[in-house]
Amino acid sequence: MSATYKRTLVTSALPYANGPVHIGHLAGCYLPSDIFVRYKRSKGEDVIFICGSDEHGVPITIKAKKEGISPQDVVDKYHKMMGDSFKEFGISFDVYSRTSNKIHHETASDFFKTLYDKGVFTEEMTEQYYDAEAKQFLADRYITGTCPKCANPNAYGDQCEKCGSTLSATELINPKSTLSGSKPVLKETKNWFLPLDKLQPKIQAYLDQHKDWKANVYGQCKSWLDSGDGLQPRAMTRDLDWGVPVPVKGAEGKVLYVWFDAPIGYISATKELKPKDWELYWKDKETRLIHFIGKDNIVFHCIIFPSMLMEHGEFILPDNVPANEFLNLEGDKISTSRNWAVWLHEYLIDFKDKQDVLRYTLCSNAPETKDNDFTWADFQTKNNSELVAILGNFVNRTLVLTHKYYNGAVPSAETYTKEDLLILEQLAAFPDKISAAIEQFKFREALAEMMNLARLGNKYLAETEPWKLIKTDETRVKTIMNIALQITCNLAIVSEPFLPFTSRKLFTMLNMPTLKWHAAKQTSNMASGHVINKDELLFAKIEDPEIQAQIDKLAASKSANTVTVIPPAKPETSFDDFSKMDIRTGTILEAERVPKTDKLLKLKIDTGIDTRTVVSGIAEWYKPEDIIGQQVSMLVNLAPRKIKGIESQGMILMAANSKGELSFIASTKPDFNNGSEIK
Ligand code: B3M
Ligand code: ZN
Repeated sequence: MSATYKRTLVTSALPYANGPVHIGHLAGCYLPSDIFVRYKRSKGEDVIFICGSDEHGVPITIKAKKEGISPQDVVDKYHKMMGDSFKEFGISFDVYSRTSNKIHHETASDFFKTLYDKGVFTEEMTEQYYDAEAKQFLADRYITGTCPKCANPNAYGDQCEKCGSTLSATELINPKSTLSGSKPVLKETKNWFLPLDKLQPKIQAYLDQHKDWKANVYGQCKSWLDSGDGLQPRAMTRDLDWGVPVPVKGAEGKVLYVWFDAPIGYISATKELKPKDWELYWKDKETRLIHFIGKDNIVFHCIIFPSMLMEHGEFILPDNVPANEFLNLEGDKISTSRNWAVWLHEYLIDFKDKQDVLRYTLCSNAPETKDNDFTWADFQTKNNSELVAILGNFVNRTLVLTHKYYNGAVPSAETYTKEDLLILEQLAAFPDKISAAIEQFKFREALAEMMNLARLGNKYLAETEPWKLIKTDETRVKTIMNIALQITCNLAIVSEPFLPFTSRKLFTMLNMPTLKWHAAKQTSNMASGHVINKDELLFAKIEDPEIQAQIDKLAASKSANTVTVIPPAKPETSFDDFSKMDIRTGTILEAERVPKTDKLLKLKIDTGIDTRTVVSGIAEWYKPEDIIGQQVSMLVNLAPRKIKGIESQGMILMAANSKGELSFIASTKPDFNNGSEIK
């Protein structure tokens, strides 16, 4: 940070409009950016705060498919919901835009066109999976198959969620399109690539100027640059029908890669906010650009977007990207699909008007340098032992006594003792200490300093005991209470970035206008004779049953999602007993439902030895038409028995999970011949 900046442009990652906002989002980037911006505003600096919904990309189309509505319906629903949540929690964006806006489509399209005309992109033909039935190319997330690393049958084309491996779609065994269920085929397609390999030296030089970035951010960038072959070209266009159309000939039916258009969303949102002088914020060297994001977005903001900006040529580059790590919840990764989250809109139903309690807990425990854990027990402690017992207690005592002794009129300070002078000196030093931490993006430390001011106030009252002294030395009590009121006022100022709702209440109770940051270096903001308003409680204790209810709620989503009860091991058996079983691979030739039953299918199976009829209780899990050709494992020497009047000549072996779901067990090599022994 250099003193030559005239203005600051702060962005916070554009969240995908595919779900509501949870505490992980807030802790990751919205809360730190909001604290930073509120602080800058309080200092009177020129700062704007940009955000909006990211409405393109596969996450949106997947959600639409899941909910059975159109992508536009999805983004309309969640854009509104997310915007409301941010507002309710005091996240003070100057603009909350959205990437489906016309202005964004134009801006992103023009940006692409400029790079295209400058010859920045390389055109490449690649083979992509294509669903011939659905007549469309498949994004990685639309392909499932067996993970080559751990044999999980439900791995995605980009990742296996079971073993955590990053995959490419072509690595999947038995790939399947989630659109039609059919087997995708490889088909050639043309796309436009950003040649990051060629740009690597420029990016390297740029990053070399930013060794001051947070260690987790700089470290991740370095590992991208230093890894194996270094940076690789990346496609900036996709064969998808949801997004910003690629504005060049021969690109019909293609859209811009969501990570190309989304960061340009920061520019479009600035245009929306400042139609006349948006360029000042994006093109003037005296603007400082800062991106607040979560760690999964680092490469896009520190490498790809800066490359785009450099190649375009007219824009400034990010000066800092203070990314946070992840917040976990009660020891487990936050997950939307497993409903393992604390949703902001639900929080407010249970904890009405307690936005600042959550802001406080999340900031004091922010994942600034490593992943961190949110627990409800900690939330309760932070509220009861810190907000109530320290900040609330100090303010309450001060205001109650002021009303009691002086009918709410600020008493004048008469003579300061040595102790008083020390307190006043310490009081005046707080804003700079807090500033220093905020300027370094150390928000936990800054918040802790803010609370230290309340601690100082408590200590002062505890040591001077005005409630005792009032009987013997009224003059002395005046000075003490004057100082306590100055501390309270300065707390209202320096708490504002962190606890804006509390700060507003404080100013109201003090009957003061909102004072700016520099005023907190003064120790005489409350003039004697000024009459304060009635006091009200700042924070209320949170009782055990309220916390238990939250823990129970989480426990319910856990049991709904992860009932992994492993059956106990059976007693030992002999090899002889085992080898009496004749288990073979076979293939299902025909399948039909057994009439008047819900669970049974009648199968015809090629066992390699012969063709058999088997009745199997798998109808809940498999449709007859889906399993023709499926390879299975089968016990072929089980004595035949009649089921619903059909003779079943063997048994198909199935894996049963703890939810009672069944899955075929087949060879991972698809062409293993029928009749192979399983031993
Ligand atoms: N929407 C990813 C995310 O929500 C993405 C951020 C875009 S920032 C330009 O994590
Ligand atoms: Zn795997």
